[in-house]
Amino acid sequence: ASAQIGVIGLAVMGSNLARNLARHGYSVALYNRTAAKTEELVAAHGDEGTFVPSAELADFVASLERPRKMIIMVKAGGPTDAVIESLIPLLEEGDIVVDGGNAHYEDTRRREAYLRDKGLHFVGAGISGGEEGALNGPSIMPGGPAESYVTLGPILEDISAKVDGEPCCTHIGPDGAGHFVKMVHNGIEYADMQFIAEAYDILRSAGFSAPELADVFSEWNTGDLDSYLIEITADVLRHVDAETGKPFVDVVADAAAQKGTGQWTVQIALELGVPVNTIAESVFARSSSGHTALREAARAALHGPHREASDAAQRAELVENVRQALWASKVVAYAQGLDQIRTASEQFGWDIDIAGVAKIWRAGCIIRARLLERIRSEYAAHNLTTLLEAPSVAAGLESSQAGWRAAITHAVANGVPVPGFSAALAYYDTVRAERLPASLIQGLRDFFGAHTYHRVDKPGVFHTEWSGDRSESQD
Ligand code: NBP
Repeated sequence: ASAQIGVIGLAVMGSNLARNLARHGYSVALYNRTAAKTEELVAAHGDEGTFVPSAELADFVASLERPRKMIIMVKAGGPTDAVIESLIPLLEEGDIVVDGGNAHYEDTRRREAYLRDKGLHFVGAGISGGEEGALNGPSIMPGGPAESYVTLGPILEDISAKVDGEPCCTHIGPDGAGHFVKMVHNGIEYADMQFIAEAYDILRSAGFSAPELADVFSEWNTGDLDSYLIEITADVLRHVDAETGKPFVDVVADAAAQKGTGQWTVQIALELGVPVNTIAESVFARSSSGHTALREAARAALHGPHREASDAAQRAELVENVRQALWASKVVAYAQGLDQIRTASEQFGWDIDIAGVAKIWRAGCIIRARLLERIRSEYAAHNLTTLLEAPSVAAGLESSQAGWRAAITHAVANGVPVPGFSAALAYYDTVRAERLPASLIQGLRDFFGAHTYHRVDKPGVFHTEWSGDRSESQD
């Protein structure tokens, strides 16, 4: 036994994670189902550190120091189960198996219980940052038994991204907590990208060119909106297609793909009863974009409003309004995602520290943004039910709301779809409302289904005899 940690699955994520570990001085055991990939990795990057390659899983396991620590980085779902099954007979009590793939948190809960029964530790770790992050420092969200974090944690913290020397890795909570938080991270990422796309669409429709918008996003990236996604938006908008000389964004087919974590976030939010309408609209917007037949049929039959041309002053004002809409909507998406994490944490007894989550999202991951430091400090200072009530956030929303509303009004008047911005504003107006029309819904439900209602002025459950004399009875 000579390796301190191992990686199983050497596609793009696994290879880069293995290289990251090796560059930090760990001796890394390597295994991939197709041995050629293992050999390729060692041939190309063997000089970056100490690698212990094995063509057989048994040799890989034997090459690890005890308690063995190994990270599985294979395709999520069946392949992860297959790897776990082949590992079990080879492992010994106390060994730690980490799943770094994008697993569904329920699978992680099941696997954790299964391996715990066998005396093994199973750590479902969300890893964000794509290939670049895996190599140079991802944000890591490990769940699983706290005990395993004592030996595993320092290694993961070592290879994670850092903010002022602080690692973007913390023990999130038991069993599926890490993968749950990674899933919500991706849900917020969907919303973030949808908002960026809407901001682009409003401004492009108002006459801005792609390179002009690249400059707008670069400028935004120097202020409150400073984030990785805004930064790369400027890069993508500035890019010119070599073949046609057109802006790259004009030659890419306008159908957005998805791998499923956004959809999971929404499905689970529905089950938990947590409103995450910005994330839901983002998932639906991607689906709509891919409905070719629907779009063709509707395009042939339906017309929007006449688009008004705007002068330079109006365009400058629009840019500022859209910036405010983008910031405020982004805050709402974070509030919704964090609410989902808080609710799940209560339901599953995970005891997740939200300030800790915001802290490890500040670097390494795709949604890294200046805003996260504010979120971290607000959660650290206050016991918040929602991010929206945090003093600096509430003040920011207050000063953004006029621009936010104006941007949406402009979009609606000009027939530019803004499902994300509108959903965020609807949420803002819903949760801050003194009274909601839910009272009328309760009245209707009682009318047709005798579903009963509560009153504002006295306790109890009431029903009105709608088909009779309309007298009220108390249950
Ligand atoms: P892939 O998701 O493309 O998976 C390829 C790897 O899975 C290869 O090593 C392959 O081995 C292995 N594998 C498969 Br497929 N079936 C297997 C089986 N039955 N038994 C053993 N190994 C099997 O790789 P990736 O893009 O590097 O992603 C790895 C994980 O990280 C995924 O869960 C992904 O969701 C997650 N993730 C990816 C990103 C990203 O940016 N790509 C970001 C964050 C998380 P082979 O070489 O023998 O075919």
